[in-house]
Amino acid sequence: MSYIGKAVKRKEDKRFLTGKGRYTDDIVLPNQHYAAFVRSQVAHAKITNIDPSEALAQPGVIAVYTGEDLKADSVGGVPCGWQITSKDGSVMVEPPHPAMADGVVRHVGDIIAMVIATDQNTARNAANLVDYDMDVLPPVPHLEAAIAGDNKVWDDAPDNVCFDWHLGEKEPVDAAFANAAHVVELTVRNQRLVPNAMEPRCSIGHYDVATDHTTLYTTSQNPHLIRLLLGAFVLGIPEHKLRVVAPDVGGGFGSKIFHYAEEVLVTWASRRDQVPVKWTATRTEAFQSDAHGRDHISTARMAMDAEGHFLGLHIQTAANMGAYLSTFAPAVPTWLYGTLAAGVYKTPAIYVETKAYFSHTAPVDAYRGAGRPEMTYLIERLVEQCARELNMDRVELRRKNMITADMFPYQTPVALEYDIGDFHACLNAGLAEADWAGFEARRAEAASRGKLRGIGISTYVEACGIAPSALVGALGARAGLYESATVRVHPTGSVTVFTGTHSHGQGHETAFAQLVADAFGIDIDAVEIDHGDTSNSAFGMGTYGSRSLSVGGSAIRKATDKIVNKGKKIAAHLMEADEADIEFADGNFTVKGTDKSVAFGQVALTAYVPHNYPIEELEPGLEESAFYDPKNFTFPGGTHIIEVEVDPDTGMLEIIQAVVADDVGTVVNPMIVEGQIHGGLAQGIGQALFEGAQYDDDGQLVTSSFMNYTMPRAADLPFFKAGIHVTPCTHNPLGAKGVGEVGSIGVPPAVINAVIDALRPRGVTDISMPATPHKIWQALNAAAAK
Ligand code: MCN
Repeated sequence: MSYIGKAVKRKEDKRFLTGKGRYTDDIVLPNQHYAAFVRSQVAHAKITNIDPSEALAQPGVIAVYTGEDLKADSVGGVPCGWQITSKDGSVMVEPPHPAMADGVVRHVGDIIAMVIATDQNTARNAANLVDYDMDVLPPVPHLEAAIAGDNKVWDDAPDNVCFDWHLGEKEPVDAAFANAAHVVELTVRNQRLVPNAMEPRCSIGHYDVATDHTTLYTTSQNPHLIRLLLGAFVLGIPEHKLRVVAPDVGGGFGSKIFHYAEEVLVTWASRRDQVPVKWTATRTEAFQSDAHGRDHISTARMAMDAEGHFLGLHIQTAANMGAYLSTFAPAVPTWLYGTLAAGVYKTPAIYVETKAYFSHTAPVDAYRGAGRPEMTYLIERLVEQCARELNMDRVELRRKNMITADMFPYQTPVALEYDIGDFHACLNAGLAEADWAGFEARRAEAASRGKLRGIGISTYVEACGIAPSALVGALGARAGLYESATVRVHPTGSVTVFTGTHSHGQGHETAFAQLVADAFGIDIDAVEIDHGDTSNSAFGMGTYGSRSLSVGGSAIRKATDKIVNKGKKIAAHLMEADEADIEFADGNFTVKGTDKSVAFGQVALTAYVPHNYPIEELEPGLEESAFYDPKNFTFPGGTHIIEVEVDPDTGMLEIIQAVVADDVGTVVNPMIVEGQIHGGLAQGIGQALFEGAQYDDDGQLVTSSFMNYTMPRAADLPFFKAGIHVTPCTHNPLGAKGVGEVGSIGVPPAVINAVIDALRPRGVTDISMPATPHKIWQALNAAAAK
C-alpha cells in the first residue's frame, strides 16, 4: 500500500490533544533560575543612569545585568543573516544589534537590564524595581516618519535608508510606458502585523560546569542556525560544546526563525552564574519584541496596450526594517518580494525598486509568506484596478495576460524561472467551484435584503521551498539552504529518521513517516521522526519558506534510496543472486523473474547480525545520511475567490464563501495540506479584515495586547472549498511544492477585491487593510457625502 496521497491522521496529535506536548516552558531543570527583563517604555532615549540596588536587595535576586556587562564580557551583537547590495553597489547599512541596550534604547521593548532570581515572580517584580534615568530623544515612530527623515535612528544611515535595491531592467520598462495606450497606477499599504503564536517565546540557558557543555532550550524553528549564530558569532562557544534543543514549540509562523537577544542573554547568564536560567515572554513582551511582519508602502504602475495586454510594470516600495536588522529581514522586501513581480502574468518588462528604512519600532522580519503576500497583494489589487479603469472583465483581463501551461519553464524578467504550473486550470477550477457565473443573481438577491454583496479573485504564484544554496548565496544569504536527513533502520526493521527541519504544527512527524513507510513498504507506526535537537541531526536549516517537504523530504528520500541500494546488496548475498537482478517493491527484495524474495525486516536484521555476511564488501549496519540542495525554488500557485456580504448600516462584513484552487505539486497528505491551507487562510483573512500593529507619533505601540490588536476568531472564518490541481514539481524527487504559506499569500487581495466589489455600487473604490467594519462604514458614509 502506498502512503503517498493518503489522509493519514497526525501521529503527533495524540500528545497535543491530550495536553502531553512538551514545550520549552514545561522544562524544569534542577536549580533553575529565572530571567526577567527591564524593557524600554519609550521609543528612543539615552540611558543616563541605571541603579539596580533596590532590585538586588530583594531576597532571591542573584544578579542584575546591563549592556555594560555584555561589553565587559565581549559578547557579540545579534547578527543579521542576509546582506543586500544597493543599486549603486554599496552594501546595506548594518548597525550593531546589542542584546541589551548600549546606552541608547531604540524601540519600545528594547532591553535595558536583565534580572536573575530564584523564581519567576521575584524576577519580574524585581525588574520593576530597577531604577534608571533617561533623556528622551525624538523618535522615528513609523515608516512615514522614516521617509520624511526629520529624525534619524542611526548616524550611519543619514536618511534612515538601510539600502536602496532594485531588480529588473529600467530601460525596457520606460519604453513600455512610452508606448502604452493605458497606464494604471495604484498605491497600497501592506500593514504591519504581529505574528502572535498562542505560545509565547521561551528560552532556557543551561551551562554544565562539569563537562563545559552549554545547552539552550528554545522556541525555535531552526535550532542548528541558532547554534551556529550563538556559538560562532555571539558567545564564542565551539559548536561541539553547544547544543540547541527546540522541543514542541507551538505556533511559529516565521516569528521563531530568528535569533533573538533573549536567547543570547539566558545562555550568557547561565554560563556566568552557573545556574540554568529560564525566560518566558509575557504576551505584552511578545507584542513588543517578537519580530513583526510586513509594513510596506508601495506604488505600482502598469503600462498596457489598447487591448489590455500588460507591457511593463514599475514598482516602488518603501519597507520598514524597524530599529535593528533581524536575522533574515533584508531578504524579505527584496529577493522574497521583487522576484515575484511577474506573478502569473506574461508582463515582458518589469522594474522593481525597494528602499528599506530604519525606524524606532520593533524589528520586522519574515512572517508567514514573507515578501510574497506583499507582492501578491500589490499585483492583484493593481490588476483589478486595471480591469476597472479599462472597463474590461477582470477575469478576462487575467486570462489574456496569464502565462499558459505550454510556456513552462517560464523565465520571468525578475530572475526567477518557474519550472511548471497551470494557472488557467486553477482559474477555471476556482471559477466553477465558486459559481462565478451565478454571482450577479446572488448580488441582486442580497440587494433585495438591503445587503451589499461582492466577489473578489486573486490569481497568484509564489516561490518557496527555499532554496538553492548557490542562488541564495549569490543573492546575499550568509547560509546555505540545503537540508539533511539521517535514516536509521534498527535491527528489527523499525526506523528512526533525524531531520534538520522543525515541525511546529506542520505535521512532519506524520507526513515524513509516510514518505519512509512508503519507501520501505513498512507500516507507518514503525517509523519515528526526530527533529529539533542539534545533538541528534547532522545539521539543518530548519522550517520556513514552506521548504520542509520539498527540501527536507527530498533529503529523506535520498537517504531511503541509499538504504534500498544497500539492502539490495544484502538481499543479493542472502539469495545468492546477482545484485543487478534484485528488485525492491512493497517491502520485499526479489530476484527478478523468480519467486525468491526476502523481506525488508530480514535484510535489516542481517545488516546488524552479520553472520555469513560479506564483511569485506559491505559494512554492517543500516543507516544512511543525505544532504539535499534543491536546484530551484518550487512554485505553488492558484486561484482564490472570496465572496462577502456587507451590512451598509453597520459596516459589518461576513465572508459567505471561500474557494481555493491551489497547485502544490504532488500531495503527500491531503488532510495536512487542507489544514495548512486553512491556517494560511485564517492568517490571510486576519490581515485583510482584522489585524494591524500601530505605533503612535511618540513610537508607542498602541496595539500591544489582544484588547486592541484584533485576531480573527473561529466564528469570523468561513468553511472553505479546496480544489487541488497538481503539476508535479520537476526538480525534486517527490514532485512536491510547498503549501504552508499559500493561504496567507493568495487570500488578502481576494478579500479586499471582494470588499471593494461589494462597496463599489455605493461609490467606494478603495479601502485599505484591515477593512474593519468601522472603516467600511466610514468609507460608505464618505462616499454618500460626496
Ligand atoms: N505537504 C504535503 N504535500 C505537499 C506539500 C506539503 O503533504 N505537496 C505537507 C508537508 O509534508 C508538511 C506540511 O504539508 O507536513 C507543510 O509542508 P511545507 O509546505 O513544506 O511547509 P513547512 O513544513 O516547511 O512549514 C513551513 C510553513 C511556514 S513557512 C509557516 S510560516 C507556517 C506553516 O508552514 N507556520 C505554521 N504552517 C504552520 N502551521 C502551524 N500549525 N503552525 C505554524 O507556525
